[in-house]
Amino acid sequence: MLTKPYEVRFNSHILNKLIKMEDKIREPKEILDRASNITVLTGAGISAESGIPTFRGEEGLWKKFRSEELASQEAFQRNPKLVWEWYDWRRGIAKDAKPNLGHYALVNLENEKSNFTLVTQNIDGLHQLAGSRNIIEMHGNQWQIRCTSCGIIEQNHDVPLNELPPKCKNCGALGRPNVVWFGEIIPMAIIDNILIAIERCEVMLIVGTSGVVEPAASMGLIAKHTGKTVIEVNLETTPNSSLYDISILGKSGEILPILCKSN
Ligand code: BJW
Ligand code: ZN
Repeated sequence: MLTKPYEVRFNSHILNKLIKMEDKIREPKEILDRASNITVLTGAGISAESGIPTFRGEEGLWKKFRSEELASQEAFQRNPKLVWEWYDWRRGIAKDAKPNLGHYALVNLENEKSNFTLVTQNIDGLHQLAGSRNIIEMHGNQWQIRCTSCGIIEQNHDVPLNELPPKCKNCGALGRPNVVWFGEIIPMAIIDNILIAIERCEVMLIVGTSGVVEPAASMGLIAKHTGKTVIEVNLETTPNSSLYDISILGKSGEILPILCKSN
């Protein structure tokens, strides 16, 4: 049957889902609308809908390794080539990936607010690509290679890398991803800036992180203990969900566009 051009046909199933979602999001949306100072913490879940694998769960496996077995100084010392192969693989996926509606919703939110800080654990660079500006990368950036000897940081977008493991252009020593591995300390200046952003915000939004890796996992609790409203968006509940004010279950690419939509 032909549809007249002025008829808009809704799939009733999708429409019902949208209405239910709007209902569920009404209260946290009002809280976000009223606030002018917002801090957001994102994890791998926000990039999942861009095709970037998360760390934990089934899809977090690379070959037969878990992230905990690869993201450490010990793993790198034991087998730098293996660790670099993992990053080379991830860089290959990220190079073709595009930001999704969740990333763009946070750009929209930043544009609306007078104070906005986006703290991300992700190293994929998708928030920058979407257009977010005030970003703190707490676990580093996979497009930078840091020399293990002279410490020089090189921007490098080669996919695949020409040499595995890569060597420093300055001194020839072994390069490593400029990221923070397990057992390594996040630079104090970065922690300070995150704490300042939490101190200054009225609402903290925590998106797509399992909340098991410290110190990121404690940031929402610090916010909560200092009287901020904490809202979580995740596909599933996390160890901290019950301690936050509101926990919204769903995909960030579906929830955030409604939650962060300007009125
Ligand atoms: C969706 C979705 C969709 C999916 N929509 N949602 C205190 C107690 C116990 C241990 C420690 C502690 N303090 C420190 C430690 C040790 C360690 C740690 O935390 N270990 C725990 C695992 C037990 N921490 C450290 O070592 C940190 N350093 C430190 O604390 O220094 C001081 C110190 C040193 C030594 C001893 C003691 C103190 C450094 C941690 C660095 C973590 N680095 C990594 C790798 C970075 C580089 C890289 O990417 O390769 O960071 S590990 C990995 O985990 C990566 C991530 O950023 C991080 C967090 O993962 P994330 O983002 O939460 O991802 P997932 O996969 O876990 O979760 C995805 C979530 O998304 C899930 O919840 C899904 O449901 C959801 N989701 N699709 C919405 N569409
Ligand atoms: Zn060097």
